[in-house]
Amino acid sequence: MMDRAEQKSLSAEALNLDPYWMPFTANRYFKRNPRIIVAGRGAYYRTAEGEELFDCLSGLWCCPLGHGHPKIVEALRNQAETLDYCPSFQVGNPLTFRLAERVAKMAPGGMDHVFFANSGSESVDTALKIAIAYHRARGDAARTRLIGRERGYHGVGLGGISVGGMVSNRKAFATMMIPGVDHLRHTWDPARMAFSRGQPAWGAELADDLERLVALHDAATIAAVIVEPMQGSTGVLVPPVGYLERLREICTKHGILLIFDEVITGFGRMGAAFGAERFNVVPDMICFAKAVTNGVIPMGGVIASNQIHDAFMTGPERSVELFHGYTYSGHPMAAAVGHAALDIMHEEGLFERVRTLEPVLEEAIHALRDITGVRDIRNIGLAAGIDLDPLPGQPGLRASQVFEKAIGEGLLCRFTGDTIAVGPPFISTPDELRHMAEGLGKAIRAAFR
Ligand code: PXG
Repeated sequence: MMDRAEQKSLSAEALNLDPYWMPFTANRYFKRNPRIIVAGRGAYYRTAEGEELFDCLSGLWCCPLGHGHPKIVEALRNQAETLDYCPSFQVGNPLTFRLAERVAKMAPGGMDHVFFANSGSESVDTALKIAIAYHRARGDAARTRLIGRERGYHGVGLGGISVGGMVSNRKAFATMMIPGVDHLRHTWDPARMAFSRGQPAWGAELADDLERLVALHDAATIAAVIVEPMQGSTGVLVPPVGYLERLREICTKHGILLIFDEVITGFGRMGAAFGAERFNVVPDMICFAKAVTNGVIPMGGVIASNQIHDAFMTGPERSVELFHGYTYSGHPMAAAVGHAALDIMHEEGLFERVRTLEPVLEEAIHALRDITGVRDIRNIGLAAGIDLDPLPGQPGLRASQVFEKAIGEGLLCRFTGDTIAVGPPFISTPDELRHMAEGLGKAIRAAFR
């Protein structure tokens, strides 16, 4: 751990903040009001000023095991000494093969193949490319259309923003988006589902929107539908009971592939290995990233059904089946951390722990419903969203005020638009979750005072 003098040397005053163009950040405001994190341990960050902040979103949903886990540190050190990099084109390392096997075993039956990438965005673009190439490989080259969903987030690649449904991420890049994309309506209906606990009881019929798009475009032109089982980035929109099942049925009926983007829901967030398991619906591909390495080394990937994989394994044996991959696909350092993270999830029983913590979070977060300015609260697994009344004409400002007040309460939370999202580490205690919810309550009251 660093001493105070060292810590001070990392504070904002000691830094030139200008050269770093920060992602998804109001750069000018940040640089006048900087917040610098200098250390992380367990479920807490420490700022340059020495404050301890509870990590309400597990980093950006990616650090469910907390920070500085000794097993991960050890795995990193050992792997750096043994094999710090090796290509994955034409050669491979044992750890990556074993990780693919392990990840596939955690997925639903019949999904035995893993293609590695390095982020959620790359995973999504990979899955979309596989979907289109799959149909082509089977002689069904007219199936090129992709269907996403309003309010969906599938990263920032050109495929991902095309199928994504977050308007701000799309509007500046209109001409860069891939053609032939349409969107299902989103599943949030405040009149019928405000303050639902877990899955809203109403809303399975919203999946019939896919039939509308099939009627409009003809199923024979549609390659795949991509959805997040639980829409995370937009503020934790929980799938209505029966909705994902219905989507699966319609896709199967029309020969359309169903892709679950499980970048947030994968590896425990829903209290199961994947949302597919929690919601009992088997997709054709699963995108993952984030928690697979506890966010310590970037890694992502796509789990594909055997049917998809096998459709590529034709033609001359010495020919490349899929012209796709990244320099860092299956990186040995990421694979080593992936094994350590999965070991920890298993040894510490963390999926079960999420299931025990889920009702604690639900109780604590729904206790905020009567606070002035709270419009809706939703939760599932170890995730929750709180919608706030926006300030007239200034969307997003209210939630950003709550974010700042929450820091005063020792909480680093996350906001998107006027929604506060939390996805605490799996290692949190029940008391920490209650304390987090109370602190958010205070921050909301202070912002609406
Ligand atoms: N798909 C989903 C479902 C995601 O949530 C991505 C793809 C893209 O992953 P990369 O690794 O390329 O960023 C994501 C990312 C938030 C937040 O505050 C969510 C994400 C990223 C940053 C912030 O909810 N999700």
